Amino acid sequence: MRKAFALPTVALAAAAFPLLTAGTALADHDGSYQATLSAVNESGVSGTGVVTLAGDQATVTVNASGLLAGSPHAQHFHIGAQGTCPADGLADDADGDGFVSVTEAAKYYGAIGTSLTTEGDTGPDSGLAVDRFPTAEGGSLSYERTFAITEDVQEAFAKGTAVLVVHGVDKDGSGAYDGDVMSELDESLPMEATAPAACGPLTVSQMGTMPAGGADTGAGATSGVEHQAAIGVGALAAAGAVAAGAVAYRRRQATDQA
Ligand SMILES: [Cu+2]
Repeated sequence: MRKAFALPTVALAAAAFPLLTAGTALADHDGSYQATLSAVNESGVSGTGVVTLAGDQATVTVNASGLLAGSPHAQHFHIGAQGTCPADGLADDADGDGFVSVTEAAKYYGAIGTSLTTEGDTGPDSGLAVDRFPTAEGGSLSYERTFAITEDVQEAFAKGTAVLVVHGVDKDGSGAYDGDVMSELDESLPMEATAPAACGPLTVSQMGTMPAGGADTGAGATSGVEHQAAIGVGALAAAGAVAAGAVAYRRRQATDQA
């Protein structure tokens, strides 16, 4: 059976011994990630996010409370910066307009990588598609969706630079997005509609952690621990192996659109 591992094609080996070779079929970002949402802009918002990745497929849940009720809240994976969040308060309000804007927060969490819409496109271009973001009925938001994420976002998860951000904060307590300060992202929208309300770095959750060495020992290792791990993640790995061919095509498409 060891010889099977020496076959040049991982897919061939995976087909013959799906459980034993599961470790090699896992992409390096596969697993579960969690974010604890902390308030930005003194929003008082709190919540959690959970993301399960298998290849390019992401199952995303977001639960948050303390949001402006009855209004849509843009929510994204931000990528490409430090993988951190601005502190609550106005320490990062560089231009003194009373808000930590998306632009002022970008040095921490980066640009939009994925728009967590309720339907349709999930790319950065949908970042302000307010009619396709969840509405916080009663001030609470509950979101779940499974969709494909692009390669740059997959890499951000692997590097620990993916951040969950929920936007929209009723800074003046009027009960609506309004006020004199307009968004730096879209002059037709109040700053209240686009400023970050809550933010949390997405980190590998304990449930999804591979045993030490499990991800890169590759061909030789069939120790008890790794074997057990391979069985535990067998379903995810199988999905990844089946999807591998299609992923390459979708990645090319995504790159073309970027
Ligand atoms: Cu955002």
